[in-house]
Amino acid sequence: MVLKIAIQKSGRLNEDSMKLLKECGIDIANGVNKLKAEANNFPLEVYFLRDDDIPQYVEDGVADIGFVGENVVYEKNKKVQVVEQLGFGKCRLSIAVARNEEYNDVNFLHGKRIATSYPVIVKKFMQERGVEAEIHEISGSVEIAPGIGLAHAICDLVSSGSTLFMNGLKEVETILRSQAVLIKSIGFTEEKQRLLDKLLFRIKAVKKAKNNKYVLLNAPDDKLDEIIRLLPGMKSPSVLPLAQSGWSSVHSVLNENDFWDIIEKLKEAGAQGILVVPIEKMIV
Ligand code: PRT
Ligand code: ZN
Repeated sequence: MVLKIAIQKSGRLNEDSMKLLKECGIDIANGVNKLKAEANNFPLEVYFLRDDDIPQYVEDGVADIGFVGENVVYEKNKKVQVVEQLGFGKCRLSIAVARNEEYNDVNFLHGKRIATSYPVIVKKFMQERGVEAEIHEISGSVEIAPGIGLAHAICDLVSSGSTLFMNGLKEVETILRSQAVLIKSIGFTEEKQRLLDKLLFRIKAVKKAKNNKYVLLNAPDDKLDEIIRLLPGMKSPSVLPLAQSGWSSVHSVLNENDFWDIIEKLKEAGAQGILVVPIEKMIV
């Protein structure tokens, strides 16, 4: 029994998908340009596909699971289940108009033509807001549509915003925030589910580790209580005496989000020699 996973063959998600499997300790004998590869140390078979085809393959059960952008999952609208967000491939699906347009709200789009590669998602968005717009489906270079008079607005993926900027466009509505997700097909045997649970356990440990840092610091003993109060840790910080009397070494785990804030407070409280180390896996 193997778990069959579909990932993007080439493109923005390929590298991060392969990296995540590697970080999960899964070693894939990667024949470049192959359609299929096998893992050496996990019952996993990898199918390399165009991202647009992944939901269909997973719905049909040709692949059991897949890594694909949420934008593609919602656009293709196949019978698949989103199991886990993977933390890479982050972008947003947004509506943009020419920078000199006076845009106040979605009603601007009433009776206008919108060029997009995401007709299903855009149509749903317009219907929910009671806006009647003409949706013009194009498969690529959507951002040039307003400039050549093909459409009044576009709906496309944005990450840095530089493509919009370079084409004289401004972002006016965000329809969807997207990232890569793990999807699974609906009918799953218990055995497949056990394999998926094993993979998910590893993915979660990798994700959690990425959001946290291991911190080591030296603290004068009379400041120890104050410093420990600043540190959450997995349970509570470890405190070890230093060879030099009156000093201790404190070890803890900090979340990326509060990181700089807490480091500043630690310094103010008298912590010295603060070391910050990345964590590879974190199992809680
Ligand atoms: O060949 P295949 O069909 O598999 O690939 P593809 O060309 O359809 O997709 P690809 O590789 O471009 O993107 C795969 C997935 O990456 C998308 O479905 C999203 O989930 C995710 N992703 C994340 C992005 C972006 N960020 C992104 N910025 N996909 C595309 N873009 C494009 C966008 O379309 C626009 O042209 O980048 C441009 C905008 O980028 P900024 O940085 O200028 O704003
Ligand atoms: Zn594609």
